[in-house]
Amino acid sequence: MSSDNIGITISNHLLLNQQQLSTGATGSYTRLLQALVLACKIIQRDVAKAGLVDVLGRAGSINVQGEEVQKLDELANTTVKRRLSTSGECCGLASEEEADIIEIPRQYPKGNYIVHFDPLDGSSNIDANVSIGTIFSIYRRITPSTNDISLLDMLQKGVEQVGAGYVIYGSSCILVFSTGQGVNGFTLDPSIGEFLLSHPNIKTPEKGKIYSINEGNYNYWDAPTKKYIDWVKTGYQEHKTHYTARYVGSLVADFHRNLLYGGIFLYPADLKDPKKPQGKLRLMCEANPLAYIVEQAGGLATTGKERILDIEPRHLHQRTPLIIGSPEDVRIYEDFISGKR
Ligand code: AHM
Ligand code: MG
Repeated sequence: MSSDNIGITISNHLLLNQQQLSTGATGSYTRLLQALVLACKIIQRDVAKAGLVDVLGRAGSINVQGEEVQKLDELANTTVKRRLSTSGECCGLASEEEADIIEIPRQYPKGNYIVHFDPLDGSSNIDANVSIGTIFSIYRRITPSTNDISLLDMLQKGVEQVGAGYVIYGSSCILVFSTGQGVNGFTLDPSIGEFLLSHPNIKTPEKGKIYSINEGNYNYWDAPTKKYIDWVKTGYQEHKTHYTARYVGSLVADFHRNLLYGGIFLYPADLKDPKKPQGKLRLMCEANPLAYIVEQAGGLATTGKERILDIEPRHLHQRTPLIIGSPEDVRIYEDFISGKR
């Protein structure tokens, strides 16, 4: 997508892409993305007036991850579910907020797409007006459409994604996504209610100065991760980089900043919670979509030992270590893990 197209609407961008990519395109994929875009606009509206209407605070229930559900989480979850279910393009959904596969209600037509989503990432930040977001990951079904949707369809490797993206509800509302031909960012113009192309063809810097990690977990990390972070902070003689720490605590915000500026985000495995030995982040609705985007932008995403997109998923809410960002930074971390450094 050339920079000449700056300012075009997301609908136009999708139509142009559809024409360029696939002769005989049916428009299904475009309709699916349009349903996601609408869901995110609705969530943005709800987030923007959160302090004025009664949607802040906890909803009083515990989600499948054992965390408290916030009211906005519920609203966002319902919104994405409803828009995708009625789009006519999906056959199965999975949300961070729900334990099982979400089937499409019988009254709606079904399509061939599967979407995993985190409806409101960074939800512990909601009440403090800190940036939060929605993350989504798209696959095509692999079993015959006459069958019920199964875990075979839902649990495909990240490398099989046919699209992924996120929206940040921040100082402005930005949607970043990739359909496998690079990464583009669109900013919502609230006066006309449209996402307009603002960041065409995003490429992440080869190397950055930012490191993003929750250092409160230091004592729970493995020895190579401790050694790496010590090196980042005290190894100037060797790396000649004045690293700077930045950590919002909303994955979408930390990821987006590092994507644009360069750097590394780490949520490694830790021993803090024996129930989460693989760290906190979820493979299907957080790590895979961001790994897809970062690779499309020239970056890397790994567990330290394995490429994120190659992980064989075993269950919907599987967690994984996630080390993601500028390729040179991620490779150096891998060298610490393998003992080369
Ligand atoms: P959430 O999806 O329930 O909001 O949890 C995921 C969030 C990420 O956005 C963020 O990177 C991480 O949790 C922060 O965790 P911690 O507070 O342990 O640093
Ligand atoms: Mg999340």
